[in-house]
Amino acid sequence: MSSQASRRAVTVRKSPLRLEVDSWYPPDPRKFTPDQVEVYLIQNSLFLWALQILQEKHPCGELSYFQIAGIHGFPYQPWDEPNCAPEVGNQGYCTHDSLLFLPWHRPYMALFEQVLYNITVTDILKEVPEIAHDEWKQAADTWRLPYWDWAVKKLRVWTSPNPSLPGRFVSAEKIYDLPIIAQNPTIKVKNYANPKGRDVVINNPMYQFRMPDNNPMGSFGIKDIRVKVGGDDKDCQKPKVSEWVTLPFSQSRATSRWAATPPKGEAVGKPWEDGTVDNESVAPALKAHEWYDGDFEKIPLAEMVYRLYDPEYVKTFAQFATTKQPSHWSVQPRGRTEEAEEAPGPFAQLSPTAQPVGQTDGNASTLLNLEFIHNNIHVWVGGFGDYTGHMAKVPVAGFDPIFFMHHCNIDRLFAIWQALDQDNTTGETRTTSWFPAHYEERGNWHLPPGTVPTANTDLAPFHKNAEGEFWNSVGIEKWTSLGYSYPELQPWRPEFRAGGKLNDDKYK
Ligand code: TYR
Repeated sequence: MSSQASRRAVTVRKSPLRLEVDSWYPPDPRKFTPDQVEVYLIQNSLFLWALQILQEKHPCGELSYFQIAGIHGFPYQPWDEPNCAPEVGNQGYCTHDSLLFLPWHRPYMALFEQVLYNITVTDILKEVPEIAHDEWKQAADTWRLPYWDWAVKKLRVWTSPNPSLPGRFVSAEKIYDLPIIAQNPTIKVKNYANPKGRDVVINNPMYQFRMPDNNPMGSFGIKDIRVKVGGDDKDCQKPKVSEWVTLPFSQSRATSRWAATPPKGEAVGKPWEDGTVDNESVAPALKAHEWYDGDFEKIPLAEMVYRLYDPEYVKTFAQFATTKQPSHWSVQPRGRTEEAEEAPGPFAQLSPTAQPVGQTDGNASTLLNLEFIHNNIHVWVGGFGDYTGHMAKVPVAGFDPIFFMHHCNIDRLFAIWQALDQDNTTGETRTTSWFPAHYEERGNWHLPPGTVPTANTDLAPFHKNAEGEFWNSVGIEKWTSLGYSYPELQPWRPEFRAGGKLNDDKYK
């Protein structure tokens, strides 16, 4: 087989909607017609089964969960690029602190969605009995990767744990929260081999990813990450002593959220190895919104997202999209600057001497951007302070399955920007609002020295055809060409027509 034939093309399917993931779990099922509930239950079950099958695939398989999650950071190996020079492949592919941040993650999410869809066809649908087959096939064909809108408060209803009062209502509240699908270690799904029979309970593949055969991730190239802690306590409440701590991700056999960082010099211990998921800590972190830089202390999540679309605060695509702002073009790569990894690699540049963001300028208008909000969500889900988890660290973030629903939401916010920002008369995205014509971004470790990202820069390793051509930002600009859209972006809905903003042909 020629090397090119092995390349995986992300191809085009029809474009149904990606939905908010909690819509699969209505807090009050009476608000849905029985038909809707049934479709959602089937799609939800298909998704969870497919994800479980994907996660069980051997880490060496190119289309395993391990390798797809590993495109983002560790293990720093080429993916679907058989002829890739080791020096090119020997780093994570993700593009952060760059104008390519939003475009790059778009084909990434589409790849994940497509791989899950393929599993529903090859592994699941053929087991569905004849009598239910059409219904399940229809659900599979219209299923799309759901997003987690972390900026919308969700209704949560608590019922009495008292067994003599089963289901008795205790209280209800609207809170920022993890999606229901990611909360518990086990989850109920429909049995595809016997859809009219009882539901079954499976290990929840959205709660955490567990390595096939329970191998430590280090056996397949996941390294430890060293971080410097202590020195930059912004309120100066702690003495300014900083020290390097090793986060032993190589020893994890499953992903963690808010796991206690193993104390220095002590054995790693079973809770870390087995993966500790403390979901109870995520909602308070989302609520507390301790933005890690800038003047944002008092601004809640929903307001931050709202401001992204307010021209008062954000004017250009570059400003909207990335932490790499024009005033920082000549500055070191940014992000959590205390982070470094043990093995030499791109993150080693983020040395303690790199300029922390807030010190170059802590000005809210240059720090308000989608990538900044996204960074904070990563840290609030993974953990910070004396706690950590996969989501909090770039090289391992892709292994926590919530990563894909988080990034699906990032893609949605990107698409909403694009839709709002069209030229009314032509329906085209305004050039000033897309990649600037004269862009001089510098200091991007993922591009060869001296090159700047443009709309034509390859979004490696995502191929658009079997010849091995890469997607670029021009190719992914129109998200519907990747086979999906979002609920807010349906130009056929009357409220959108009335606004006169969207051009029907372009966003059908
Ligand atoms: N390292 C980023 C920060 O501290 C957060 C982050 C984590 C961003 C994982 C992306 C990611 O994939 O700001």
